[in-house]
Amino acid sequence: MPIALITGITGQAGSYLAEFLLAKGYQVVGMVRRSSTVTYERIEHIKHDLTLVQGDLHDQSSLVSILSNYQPDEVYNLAAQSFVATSWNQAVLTGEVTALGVVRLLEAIRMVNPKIRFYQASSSEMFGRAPAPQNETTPFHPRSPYAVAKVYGHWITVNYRESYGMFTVSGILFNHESPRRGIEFVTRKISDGVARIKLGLAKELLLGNLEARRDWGFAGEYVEAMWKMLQQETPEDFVIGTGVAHSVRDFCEAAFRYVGLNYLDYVRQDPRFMRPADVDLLVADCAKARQKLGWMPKVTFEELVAMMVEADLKRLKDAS
Ligand code: NDP
Ligand code: GDR
Repeated sequence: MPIALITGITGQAGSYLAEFLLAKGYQVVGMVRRSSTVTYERIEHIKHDLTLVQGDLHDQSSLVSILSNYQPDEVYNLAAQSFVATSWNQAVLTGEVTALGVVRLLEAIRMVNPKIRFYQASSSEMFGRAPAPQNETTPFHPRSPYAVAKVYGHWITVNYRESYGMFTVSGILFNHESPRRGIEFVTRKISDGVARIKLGLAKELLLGNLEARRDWGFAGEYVEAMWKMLQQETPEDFVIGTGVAHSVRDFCEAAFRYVGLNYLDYVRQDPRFMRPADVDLLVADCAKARQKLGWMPKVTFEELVAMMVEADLKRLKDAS
């Protein structure tokens, strides 16, 4: 039975990846950090099939002992301070976890077993201002402390491949969303806001930049691409997205329309949600992933919006 270690297993993508790998017959070891409250909401339904172990990307020795004790064949590094807006308020912490956390894990792998295959969760945010569509050869122009930290994570992953011949890959994923998305990210904030307004629990939805355009796909499908990257004969980096961009305004329009409302009646702009520097347009050119991995997303933008609004309506109705 192959063994996979997932850091960030309690996060959105980690929970889908864990489900996917369990279905493939893996023993899934999930690294969780100690906190005063339990954060297993997204993995509650599969918790008994997982091996959960305490560790933290800040703590090198915890990484070494997890790798030594469980001897994984594959490591998926999904843990990060992943919220772009927070990265301006906690720039040093973001660098510690999202950048240096990667090299701590790579060093631990090099020491314990350099044959382990390693996946790094890189991000389209690294492209920042680079002209769209973006692919594996597009130069980076990061626009936030988060994006800068991810650029370090990307290049150190490439560097360990080139320096030590290790099987390390960087998956440059564009925004992926789902009903399990954290509540502060814009798609989930909108789906939750729409559901609250529809159910009479809120009167308005406060947002920042409505013109930013993103390539939004369904997280449940993107985890397969992560796994496929580690099954290749040679380690290479891949861009993963849908190839279609929509604005935050489009997302609002579609989500409110889904429940028969007009977003213009409810959405207000609030300067508190504007960023010191934003990214205008990200859209993936994922021709390489299509050709080499045979990976293609199926869930459309409209289906994603509907899935997220439905889930929030149900959750709020069940809670009342
Ligand atoms: P989430 O924010 O949902 O999950 C982040 C995970 O990292 C959580 O499990 C969190 O644990 C864990 N974590 C945070 N800090 C530490 C630490 N110091 N040590 C160990 N674990 C830690 O992110 P997503 O699932 O959305 O994204 C997964 C990865 O992919 C991230 O690296 C993100 O930056 C990257 N990415 C995401 C994209 C997206 O659109 N979702 C696109 C491209 C890249 P806890 O539950 O305890 O907070
Ligand atoms: P992003 O996601 O920064 O792309 O990073 P987010 O959903 O936070 O923002 C997307 C765009 O929406 C604009 N926006 C708002 N964003 C938030 N969160 N809240 C608001 O009220 C709001 N109003 C407008 C933002 O300015 C931005 O332009 C996500 C994360 O998952 C990263 O970890 C990942 O690497 C990238 O996607 C790809």
